[in-house]
Amino acid sequence: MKTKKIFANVGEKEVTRAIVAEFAKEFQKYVESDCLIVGAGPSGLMAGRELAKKNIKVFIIERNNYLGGGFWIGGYLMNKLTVRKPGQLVLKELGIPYKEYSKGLFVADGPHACSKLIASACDAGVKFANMTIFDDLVLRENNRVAGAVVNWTPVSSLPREITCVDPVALETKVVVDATGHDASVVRKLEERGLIKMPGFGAMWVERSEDLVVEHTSEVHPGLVVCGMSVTTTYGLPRMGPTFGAMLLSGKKAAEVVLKILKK
Ligand code: 48F
Repeated sequence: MKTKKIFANVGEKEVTRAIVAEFAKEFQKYVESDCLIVGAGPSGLMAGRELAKKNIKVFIIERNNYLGGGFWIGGYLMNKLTVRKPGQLVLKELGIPYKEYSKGLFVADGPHACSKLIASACDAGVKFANMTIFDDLVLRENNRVAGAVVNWTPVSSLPREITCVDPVALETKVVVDATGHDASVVRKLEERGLIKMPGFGAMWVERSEDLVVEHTSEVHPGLVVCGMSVTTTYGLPRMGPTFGAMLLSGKKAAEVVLKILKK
């Protein structure tokens, strides 16, 4: 069948080479970073964006194929998300359309908000390894956090006979736990008896948002917590489908990381 040629004369092997070569180049570069963020939800994306804007070498690992965590859907499978004042200022900064629903409460479309935040992190220079699950920490002298052990997410769903796939490790100066309610990174310290986590408390939005931002901090040498992992780590109330604290906690986490890097 004769067809008019629209596309360049490039075959399969070249396509495969392009993917392998570019992946390897990027992964090699980010095996060592200034900051490794675990979790690409709103708080992790926001922290990554702020750091990359300051020319910090940031790598985000995310166990899912998609980035964005709980930011795509506001709550109860409905595509509207809310922020309370002053969270709308961050929406404005990111170019996300929103409207004031009632005094101090703003509503935006989840897909629009999430895609803008992801694009903004990418534009700032953040690099990602999706389908990559955090498995463990790398600890150095005095149990200072110095990296993360990671694996392909699908390894855990392989049949038992072939699951013996060893993970690899990434070195970094600071790790950020942005894994949401699970606080998967801090949990590894707890498993080793280095920290005690109370778990998150009952929902109380008027208190939780302020507390999350206030407690966004270096919880252990070389490990910063942000977003909902802060509530699990410090036993703070959860907040449900409102996201201002996630965005502001991400911003604060970036400030904390910058201070650690300057030391
Ligand atoms: O859950 P998530 O959106 O965390 P967040 O940034 O925001 C919380 C809100 O979405 C919402 C809320 C408050 O508004 O209650 O829940 O704190 O995103 C966490 C991301 O981390 C990934 C997970 O797939 C999600 O995309 N994640 C969790 N554990 C791991 C992980 C892990 N072990 N390895 C890699 N990624």
